[in-house]
Parts: sequence; C-alpha cells; structure tokens
Amino acid sequence: SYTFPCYRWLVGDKVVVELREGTAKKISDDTLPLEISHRKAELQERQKIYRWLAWAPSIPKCIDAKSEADLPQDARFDNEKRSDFVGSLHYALLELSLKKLAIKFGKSWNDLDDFKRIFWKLRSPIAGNNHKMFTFLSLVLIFLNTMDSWKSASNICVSLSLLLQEGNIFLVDYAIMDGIPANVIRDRIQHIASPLCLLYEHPEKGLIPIAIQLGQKPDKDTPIFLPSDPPLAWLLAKMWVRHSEFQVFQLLSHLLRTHLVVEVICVSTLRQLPAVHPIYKLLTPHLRYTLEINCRGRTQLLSMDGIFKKVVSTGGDGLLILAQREYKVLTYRSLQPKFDFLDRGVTKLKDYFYRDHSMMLWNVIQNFVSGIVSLYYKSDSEVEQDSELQAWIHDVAVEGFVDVPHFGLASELKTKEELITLLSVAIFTSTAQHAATNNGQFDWCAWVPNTPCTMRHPPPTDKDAVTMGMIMDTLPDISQSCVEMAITWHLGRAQPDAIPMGQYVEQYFTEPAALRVIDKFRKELKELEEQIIAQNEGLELQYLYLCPSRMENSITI
Ligand code: OYP
Repeated sequence: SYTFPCYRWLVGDKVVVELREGTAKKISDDTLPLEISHRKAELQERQKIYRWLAWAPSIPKCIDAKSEADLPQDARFDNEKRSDFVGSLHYALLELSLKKLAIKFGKSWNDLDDFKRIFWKLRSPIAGNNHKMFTFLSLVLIFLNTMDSWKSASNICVSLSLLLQEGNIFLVDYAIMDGIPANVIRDRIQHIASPLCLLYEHPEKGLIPIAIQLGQKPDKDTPIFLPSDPPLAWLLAKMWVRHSEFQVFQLLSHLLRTHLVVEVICVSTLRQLPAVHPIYKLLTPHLRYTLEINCRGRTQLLSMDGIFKKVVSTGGDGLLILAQREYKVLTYRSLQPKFDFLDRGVTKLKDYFYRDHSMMLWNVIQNFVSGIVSLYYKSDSEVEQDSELQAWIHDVAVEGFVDVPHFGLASELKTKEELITLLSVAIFTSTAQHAATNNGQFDWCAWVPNTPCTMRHPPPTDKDAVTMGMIMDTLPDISQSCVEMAITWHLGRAQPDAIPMGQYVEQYFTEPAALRVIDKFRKELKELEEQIIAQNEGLELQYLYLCPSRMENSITI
C-alpha cells in the first residue's frame, strides 16, 4: 500500500524522495532556507491537488472532486478496501434475493412477522441509538403549555407535575422536520411528520415513551397518542417517531456531525500542514479514507439519483434542507461531549452508556493530544507564532465552516489549550462519535418497523381507525425495506480492513518521547476497554459500540 511521506530527502535543491521516518518539525524548527522553501513548495503542490468545493450552499465545504475517481491516489481506498466495499453491498443484496423474495416495487408486507423473512444473519434487540435528541424539561413545559388535550389525558396528567419535579421526564422534539419536503418515489409522494415524544425515566425499565404528538401544534387532526390508546394506534405513533429518528439520526447526527465535520479538518490539514509538521503527523491516521467515503456518499447515497432518492422520505431536496437547518444552529461547543450533555440536561440520566463512555474516551484522547502537543509547543506563544498552524485554523474556521453563524470557533489559535481542544474534537469525532452513530445502525435499523426509512401514508388522525393493513401500507414496502437492511448492514458491520483506534501502523512519529505518549494512550484505551466489557457483563442489552477495539481510527465507512 501507499505510504504517506513525512520526511524530505533533499537532492540538490529538489525534493526527490520522501520517506516516512523523521523528526517532526514546526516551521520554526527548520533553519535552512532550503528546508523552508521545500515546506512552501510542498504546500503549494498540495493546494493545487486538494481544493475546497461548496457541494451545496450552507453546509460545510468539502473536497473538490466529482467522484472518488477524481481523488489523488494517496486519498483513495486501497484494493482490499475497494473490492470489499463493492463486494459487500452486492453480497447483501444477493443474500436478500436468495431468500426468494418477490421484490416488487410498491408491494407492502402482510404483517409484522413478515419482516422476519428478510432477517438473515443477525437479529437485533429493538431500541434507538441516536443520543443527540433528548432535551430536558424547559422544552417539556412549552410542549405542555400548548396542549389543551392534556386535560383529557387524565391517566398521566395526575402524576405529571410530580414527575417533572423529580426531573425524569424528557422530550424528544423533531421540530427540525417541520415542513421538510417529502420525496416522490415512483410517482408516489412519501410522508414526513415532526413529532414530539415524551419519555419517562422509569426506575427499573429506563426510558419509556408516555405520550406522542405527530405534529408541532395540537389540533383535532393531531391527537396525542398514549400507551392506553388502541394498541395499533400507539404502535403506529411510535413508528412515526422512529421514522423521524431515522432521518435526523442519519443525516444530522451521522452525516453532518461526523462525516462532514471531519472532512473540513481533513481538507485543511492536507492544504496547510507539511508532512513533517507534528500536527499533520498527529491527525493523518485519523483522516484515512474519509475523503473517498464522503465522495461515495455524495455520489451514490445523497445525489438526485442516489439511494436516498430511491427509498428514503427525505431523498431529493429534503435531505439538504434538513442538513442546512441543522448547520445553521451547529456549534463547536456541541461537538465537545461534556458541553453537549450539560446543554441537553442529561448528566443525571441513569444507565446512559453513550454518555459515560464518551466522557471517558474524551479524557483519554485529550490526555494523548495534550501529551503530543506539549512535546512540540512549549508555550502559548509558540502556538501563536506557528504560521502554518495559523493558516490551518484559518482554513478550518473560515473556508471549511463557512456560513455557520453560531459555530463559535475562532480563526486564530492563541493558546495550547485551544489547540488541544480542537485536536481532541477532531480525533473524538473521527473515532468515538462516528462509531457511536455508525456501528449500531444495523442493530437498530435491520428490524425495519423499528426505524423506517420512509412512510408511504400520512400520520393517523383517528386513533380508532388504525388497522394492521394501514400500518403495513404506511411502512416501507418490500423493496425499500430490503435496501434499508442491505445498506445499514453494509455500513454497520465490522470493516475487514479496519485499523482500530490508537493503532498507528504507519509510524508517523519516530521520536522516543512521542512513542511513549502513544504507548500510554494505548494502555489507557486498553484499560477503558476492560472497564466497558466488565460493565456490560451479564446485561441483556449490551452497549459495546464504544469499545476502543471495535472503533476505527478514522471515518472509513
Ligand atoms: C457511500 O455501491 C456510503 O451503492 C454508503 O457514505 C453507501 C454507499 C456509498 C452506496 C454504495 C453503493 C457512505 C457516507 C456517509 C454517510 C452518512 C449517512 C449514512 C446514511 C445511511 C443510510 C442507509 C439507509 C438507506 C436506506
């Protein structure tokens, strides 16, 4: 496979050969004019190859490439990864047709058991894996104030004020879905709702839904569904919530907040940091394959003839509008787990493994980053005076994260601490956060009624009129379900050529001091792994997505 150069081999005044080994150097560590001019020449060359592109307005910028074929060889999948990527999807689709399914477009399933016919290799427990959507209390109050019909829902109204005081009612609000244009698939309009769902934290059972409204405003056609309603009505209401969850989870938590955020870091790093730069060496293993997977995502998944357009309710214009809405309110603060949990009011939620593992991982990553940064930057002023680093942050904050009014990342780095936080965000997002959103996909989406990719009928307005036939005609049809299963399996399965978190196979750093920092990082990851395994032992529903050994070093899928 191709090796990434980190050291220049000078012949005359030309860079002829580049090797991987060598001491990391900031521009101020290079003293010879020739060395400095080579740094400049390398960056000029890279800036010609790696250019910014606004794929669409009001989302982060990306790499200028029409498809992955336009990318330089250094940024491409190697052969093993490429043939596996293409082969695995074919395998999944073949596996589905081997089950002798009559894959007819527009054909509904007969009943819920029918979905099991496409349940091959793996069976998964039912729940959700998007952690971004719980918000606490203040929103609950707004919700309650707008709801006259609560008065009639006496069975829960009685205890509600008490529960609110105890702080164990949570709201999942899909307001961002309100008014998103729905896809038209084979001449049939699909449907989108913007539900509100109240969850109660039961002392033993954990979070359970207690009330659902399938639109932002209550009225006679937007009733509040309750567990005491006719069972099929309550079931369909929950499916509607989960359909919104599919969209928000895939497009916002997964695509925008991991893939697209890390692509900005990736392009900036390639454009602004020479290969000998310590920060280039630190980041590069965490950026492997991200450009190619994102190019494939744009051309094969999100484009006007891509998979979303074919089977997902937000395919076509909807997905971009949704991403633009989220990007408008995206903050750098929310990419830091500590603040994210605080701001969402979920610091006290019990058995919230995603939160606990994220916090532990953040600390381990931050220690590691801080160890490396301190080797090369002795003071804040060394950060301030590193002109390459300043050009890098400018590219990140001004070029990449363009048009994002409240983002809150300055275009200059003034202190070591600011640098450490940003690098920790980059590494946390490309490892832990991506694993948390990507790796559970098949577990939660394979049972299609649990997380449907589209809805073919509007939300129910009459609780008493919901039938199983209506549910089946609303859920994805047989062919849409098969595609959802195939793609989520393809993306969520363990990747055959994965480099696990903290494994640095392409030794970028060679200094003993840097290697010691890496060793310590790996030791701490191993301890964390043992802690997570021990915590999960004997649990019926395990949460192992944030085991370092199961996480990749970068976003490669
Ligand atoms: C790229 O050969 C990616 O058609 C996935 O994209 C699938 C393909 C290409 C298609 C391969 C082919 C990965 C990057 C990304 C992302 C985040 C959003 C993922 C959403 C997945 C939704 C799957 C369900 C569809 C019904």
